[in-house]
This record gives sequence, structure tokens and C-alpha cells, in this order.
Amino acid sequence: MPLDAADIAALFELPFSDLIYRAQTLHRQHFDPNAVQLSTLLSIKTGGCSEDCGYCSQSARFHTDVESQPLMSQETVIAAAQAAKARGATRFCMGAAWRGPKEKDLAQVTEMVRAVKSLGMETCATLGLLREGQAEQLAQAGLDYYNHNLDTSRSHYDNIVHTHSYDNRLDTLRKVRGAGLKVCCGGIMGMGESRADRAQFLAELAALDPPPESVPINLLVHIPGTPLSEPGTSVLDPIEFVRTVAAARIAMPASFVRLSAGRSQMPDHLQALCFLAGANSIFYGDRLLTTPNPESDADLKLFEKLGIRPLNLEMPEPQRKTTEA
Ligand code: SAM
Ligand code: DTB
Ligand code: SF4
Repeated sequence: MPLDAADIAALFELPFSDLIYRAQTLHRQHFDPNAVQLSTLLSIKTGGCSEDCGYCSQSARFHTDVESQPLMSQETVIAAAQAAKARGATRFCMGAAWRGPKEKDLAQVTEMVRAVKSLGMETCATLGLLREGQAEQLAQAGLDYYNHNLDTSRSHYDNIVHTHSYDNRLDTLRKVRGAGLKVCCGGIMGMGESRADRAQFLAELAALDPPPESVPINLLVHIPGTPLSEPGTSVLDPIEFVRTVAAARIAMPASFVRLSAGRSQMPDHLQALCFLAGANSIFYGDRLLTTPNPESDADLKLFEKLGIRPLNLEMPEPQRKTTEA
């Protein structure tokens, strides 16, 4: 039985050391605690989105600094994937600012997926809501993961997004699973949600059957011009963020938990606490979709300080769990 919202809420109430100890113990039962998976993001289609997600730089409804760009060419995407591979990323994630892909768009994205896959990388796409049959087309092209976040609790979602519903998102997640794709599904912390919302959100993820293989935990990146970043908006306490990572690790012990957006604003010691709490994946490369991410060199230096190794796809699956645990 997955942990429910009450179980997870109780985790949040634990003394910090007890919570971290539980998370770290479970982490070591399921993974090599010193290996971190590296995913590189590319915004293949930027801005001009019809949706009104209150955190997003790419909604056409808000006045942000992001300029709309058409879908990138195959060549540009392949060059970016090659560069990411050369830096050591094992997964390449292509993001598009769409409510969902049109058939014509999807045909171009499936070509990109084929090309990136042929470089020997894992492939991920995040294209918004999918229609019947679209997940199958992506699976046939060799897509490994589809990213589609629930982002927050069901009850808080309606305060953040009005153009589509939580059930629309769950429906796409079902289609993704039905096509045999791996699921990458997480959310954003620091959008004015309560601790109870964070617990409910993690319970929604844990209740997916099976739970997502990959769970991105983003810290809200404040984008001027978006409703969630109006002057005076509160910022989430960093310790509460670490608690959320630990609770995600405990609720989904066998999933990769990704320390996602927000790392540019986090000092090394806060990121170290997140790894200790069970994060074992990051976005790697100097850009997220429209905002900066730490430079690869800075990440490699941090890894060296912490004795962390990038996860290597060539190693057999048990690399995720070593005998030293
Ligand atoms: N349009 C597609 C969708 O909404 O699923 C894919 C791209 S969308 C930008 C992917 C995810 O990026 C969102 O679900 C959200 O979790 C994350 N994201 C977007 N803006 C963010 C921000 N300002 N801070 C943190 N995470 C953000
Ligand atoms: C996810 O959970 N975080 C990524 C990825 N999935 C697509 C996106 C983060 C975006 C941060 C803000 C930006 O760069 O626009
Ligand atoms: Fe569009 Fe995705 Fe941004 Fe929402 S999060 S506005 S769907 S790009």
C-alpha cells in the first residue's frame, strides 16, 4: 500500500534528523547513494503557450522576458544532444511550450526522438497533454520517458492553473503508462501551498500505479511578470524544501528523485542536504528551459567535494544498489 497523505504529513512532522535518517536508510536500500543521474534539458519550442500556469515564463498570457520561438530544427536539437552527451548527461529531455502537440508537431518531435536515441542517450519529452494514440507514436520512436507534472496538490492546482485540470493531467499520465513509456512526474514547491498540500501532492504521486520512475522536485523559479512572482510573494523555507525531498524519497523509495529547477539559487550546502535526503538526479547543463541552471563545471566540482559520481548507463542495473550500502 502506498503511503497516504496522512502518513506523509506525519513524516513532515518528524524531527529533521529522524526524517533524514529514514530517507537515507531507504535510499541506500534501493540505490547507490553516491551516484547521481544527469539529465539535460532543451526547450525545443519556446513561449507563446495558450495555458495560464501561474509560474510559467512561457504562457502567452503574461508579460515576461521570454520571446516566442518556433519549433527548433532537427540539426539544432541533435547538436545540443551531442554536446550534452559529451558533457556526461545520460538523458536528454525535450520540452515544448504547448497545451499539447498537434499531429504535425508530433511527427517532427518523433524524428528528434529517433535521432537522439540513436546517439545512445535516454530520451524524454514534455509536450503537454496528449491525445489518443500520441503516446504510442512517441513510444514507437524510441521515447523512454514522458515528463508530465502534477505540480501540486489537487486542491491547490485550481489556484495556479485555470486552462486545464488536474484530471486532464492524470488522463495524460494514464495514456503515457498505457503506451509502455516510463513516467517522469513531479512538481513545484514554493507556490504558496501549505505543508498539507505538499503531503497531498506526494501522496498523489505515490498512488500512481506504478509510481513514476522519475520524480522532479522543482523549487519555484520566480519569473517577473507571472502571477506567482508578484512583489512580496513569499519564498519557501529551504529546510522545508529538504523535508519535501526526504518525504518524496520515503514515499517512492525506488524512484529517482530529481533536484530540479531552483538549484541556481541554492548554495552547495543546501544541495548537499538534498542529496542526503535522497535526491539522486539533477538537471545538468547551464540552462533549464528559459532560465539559467548551474554551469556543468560547478556541478562537477560540487560532486567532487561530495564524492558523488555521475550515474553511468553502461553499468548494470544493480549499480543503483551497491553492496557497500
Ligand atoms: N507545456 C508542458 C507542460 O506544461 O507539461 C511542458 C513544459 S512545462 C514548462 C514543464 C514543467 O516545468 C512544469 O510542469 C513545471 O513543473 C516546470 N516549471 C515551469 N516553470 C517553472 C518555474 N518557474 N519554476 C519551477 N518549475 C517550473
Ligand atoms: C521539470 O519538472 N522541470 C523542468 C522539466 N521538468 C521540463 C523544467 C523547469 C523549468 C524552469 C523554468 C524555466 O527554465 O523556464
Ligand atoms: Fe504552457 Fe507548460 Fe508553461 Fe503551462 S507550464 S504555460 S502548459 S509551457
